[in-house]
Amino acid sequence: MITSSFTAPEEREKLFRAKKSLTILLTSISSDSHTWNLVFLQLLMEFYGHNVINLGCCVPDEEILDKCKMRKPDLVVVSTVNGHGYIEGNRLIKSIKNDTELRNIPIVIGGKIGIDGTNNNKHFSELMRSGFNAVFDDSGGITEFQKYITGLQTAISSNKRLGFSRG
Ligand code: B12
Repeated sequence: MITSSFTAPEEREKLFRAKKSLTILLTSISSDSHTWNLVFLQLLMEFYGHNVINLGCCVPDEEILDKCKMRKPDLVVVSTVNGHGYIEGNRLIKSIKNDTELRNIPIVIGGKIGIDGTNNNKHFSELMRSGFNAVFDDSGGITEFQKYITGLQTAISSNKRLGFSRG
């Protein structure tokens, strides 16, 4: 389960020192009707000063692609907890990577990726192979996600492109 470690002062300090706020497109997958995960993530990322576009739950793949083209986010965050994430996440990332306009946008997925609790990590390598820059299972806490965003923010500030995997 996620702990309350998101208040880690050193991570927050680093973010405040970083130069650029990110525009982050937050979405769920098409079948997933859970919403509090999205509310939590939106509040967390806004707390760190980012602009969050929350598409909500049950978003069709085509709409995610369209909104990415329209809003040109620095990062796409896919949150899913209903257990279908490893299937629909795979489908979504393949569509994004097949689109020349979108394939360089960093995109991460997290939550309850499958239905096997802590064994959901068996799905991570396939999701990474398909093109996600990082996979965050909710059993791992939120700190790695915060570090990823800090790293991306620093890289964008210095015009570099990053491809993180979960440590
Ligand atoms: C409320 C709830 C519902 C409500 C949702 C209402 C709503 N508007 O949101 C309703 C009744 C609709 C519902 C339906 C279903 N649910 Co439900 N639901 C829950 C419940 C009880 C709480 C979820 C919640 O709101 N948590 C609060 C939020 C803040 O926390 P969270 O969702 O866990 O998200 C955290 C982390 O996952 C993480 N996180 C999430 N995404 C991301 C992304 C990134 C990048 C990162 C870093 C972290 C991260 O951060 C969040 C904060 O800590 C959970 C059980 C539970 N106690 O967790 C089951 C649960 C999520 N549901 C479950 C299931 C199976 C279903 C149904 C399939 C049931 C059914 N047979 O119909 C349907 C699916 C509907 C659908 N189409 O998606 C399962 C999922 C099983 C799995 N994945 O292993 C759970 C875990 C219950 C269980 N133990 O079996 N559900």
